[in-house]
Amino acid sequence: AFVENLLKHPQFLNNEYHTKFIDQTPELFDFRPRRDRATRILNYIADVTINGHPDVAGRPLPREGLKLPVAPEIGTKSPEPGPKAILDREGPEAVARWMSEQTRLLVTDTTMRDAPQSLLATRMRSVDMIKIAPNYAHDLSQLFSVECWGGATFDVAYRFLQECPWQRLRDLRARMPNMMTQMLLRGSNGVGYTNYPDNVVQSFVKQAAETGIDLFRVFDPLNWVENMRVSMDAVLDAGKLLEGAICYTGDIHDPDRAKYDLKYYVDMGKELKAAGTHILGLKDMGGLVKPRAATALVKALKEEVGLPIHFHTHDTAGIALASILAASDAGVDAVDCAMDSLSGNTSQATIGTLVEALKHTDRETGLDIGAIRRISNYWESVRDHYAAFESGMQSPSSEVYLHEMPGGQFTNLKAQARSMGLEDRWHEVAETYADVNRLFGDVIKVTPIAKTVGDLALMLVSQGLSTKDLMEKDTDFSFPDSVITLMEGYVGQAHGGFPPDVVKKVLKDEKPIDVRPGSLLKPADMEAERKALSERFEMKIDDEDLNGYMMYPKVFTDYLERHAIYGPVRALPTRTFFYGMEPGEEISAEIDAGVTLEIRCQAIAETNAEGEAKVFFELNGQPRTVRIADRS
Ligand code: BTN
Ligand code: 3PY
Ligand code: ZN
Repeated sequence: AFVENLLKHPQFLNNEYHTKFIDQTPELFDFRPRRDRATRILNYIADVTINGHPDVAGRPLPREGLKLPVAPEIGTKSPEPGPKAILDREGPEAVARWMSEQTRLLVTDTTMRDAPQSLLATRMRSVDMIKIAPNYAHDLSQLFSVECWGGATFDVAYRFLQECPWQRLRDLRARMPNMMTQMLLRGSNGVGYTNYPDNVVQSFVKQAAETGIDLFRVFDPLNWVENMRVSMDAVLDAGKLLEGAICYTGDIHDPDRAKYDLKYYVDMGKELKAAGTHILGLKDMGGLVKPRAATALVKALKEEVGLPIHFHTHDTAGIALASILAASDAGVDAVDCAMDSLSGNTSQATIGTLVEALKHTDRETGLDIGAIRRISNYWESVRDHYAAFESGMQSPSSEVYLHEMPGGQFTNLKAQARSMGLEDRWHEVAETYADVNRLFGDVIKVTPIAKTVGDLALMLVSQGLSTKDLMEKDTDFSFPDSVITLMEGYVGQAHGGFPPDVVKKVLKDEKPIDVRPGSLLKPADMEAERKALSERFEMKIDDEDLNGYMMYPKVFTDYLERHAIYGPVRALPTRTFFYGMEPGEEISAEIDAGVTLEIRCQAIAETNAEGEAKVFFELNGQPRTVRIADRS
């Protein structure tokens, strides 16, 4: 079988295993049938137990004696039909009308997407979400929607969590059939970092709608509506709810930032309305909207655009609830919050506090504060398991007005800085990030441009250069690829263009494009890709897999290769996934509906002279021994 072939292969025995090895070694796939899933999972547990998980190496450990998170009892009230029922029966326009008729403030919960992306480097695993989903369906059915997919979660699922993002969505959908699910879509960048051919974006949206997304929040990093049409039209074609979003940056009341004034946002709102959006998203990924700006924006957008408005902000500076309350007073229709224990700082505002603040007002949310407390307690216990991914941010910080980093990038950029040995120079990174923004002519910091700004900032700090040095020195600076792509126009056209001297410095004599990048890309032959993949892996490649592959070819095939070795490790409890097991410990893992493995770790034998460790398990009561090369 595959694993045996792999384990016996001389390269593997020499610890030279890396994913490319499988690519170059087709004889490994000469087997049938596959080794059973339980064996593969035991191998994984043994490997992590002996060798550790690279993602948590050198990071803080979770508290001693942590218990498995247990979902609270479900309340006795039966769930009320809400906007999901309206969407399914009457379509998206009816939901938009319904929104405008509500006096209460509608609330979206972001605890399964933006909150962990912003606080825990997106590392939250599906099991931790799936277990609590029924509690949402029963006890928080008054939520407007549950943001649970998209953004960075898609590739992180394959890349770092060794699980299928589509399966996560299917599992959540099944457990919350009465809730509107919501995703963040990066327009022509799909859930990736680069423009894709139009047919790839269309196919992705169609699949996301089929697998279970109801509401698509769509944005473009340059607020260029032209580059949002393909994805927006695809959402309309799927009959789902479309939220075209305006990304907010700067400060509408700052005369020095006049590039992004109130008129700029209102004009974009009108363009999005003309493009067919049902809801207008006001996306403040940096948490830069101040209360006074919230009032002005909501008033102007409601009056001049006339669509329901959904306000998304981050609490990085500690001001999110003040802005939300100002928006609420100005008549905003819906807002985003996160469960208390995953709220605050770079995440969303605190849901329980909003609910309490609006009690006995005409904008009372209708959400059950008791249910919120119970569900938040569950998330608190989940969060404890992800100590390795905490950013170390101890308090809100007004520094965000300097760097304007999006909450979803913060923990990720910090991790990138750490890996380059720059963590102690974080505030310098923040200053340089602001300088790079000015260098680029004041851009909107959101994926993928936020990453581009971060790439250059890290490079400058590590080389001891300033943006001034960069422009003035004659040296041939080698720019990060992302900067070249941006200046070439392959992300899209920037409002006001990029500064010509910077474009010249980066591109030399090359000329940037001035059309929509997708218009230059040939449609992908997806059926040919499916066939090639299916032959290479000797397995059926379904539509979900194919769409994952089109977004992230290498990330997806690496995932498949590891899946062949490790099996459905998504079923393991989070502690086991990152830290393995201790002698005497017992866990269960539901690998399929109704198929549960009871795994007990009996003992670990000392590594022998050949460098081989042995882990003794009991699997559903039967003894099993796994030998594993000790690389620790
Ligand atoms: C197993 O679970 O051991 C075998 C099933 C293989 C599942 C493949 S892996 C990639 C793709 N995504 C899924 O959710 N299922 C398939
Ligand atoms: C993403 O694109 O992932 C974001 O969260 C942008 O705010
Ligand atoms: Zn966000």
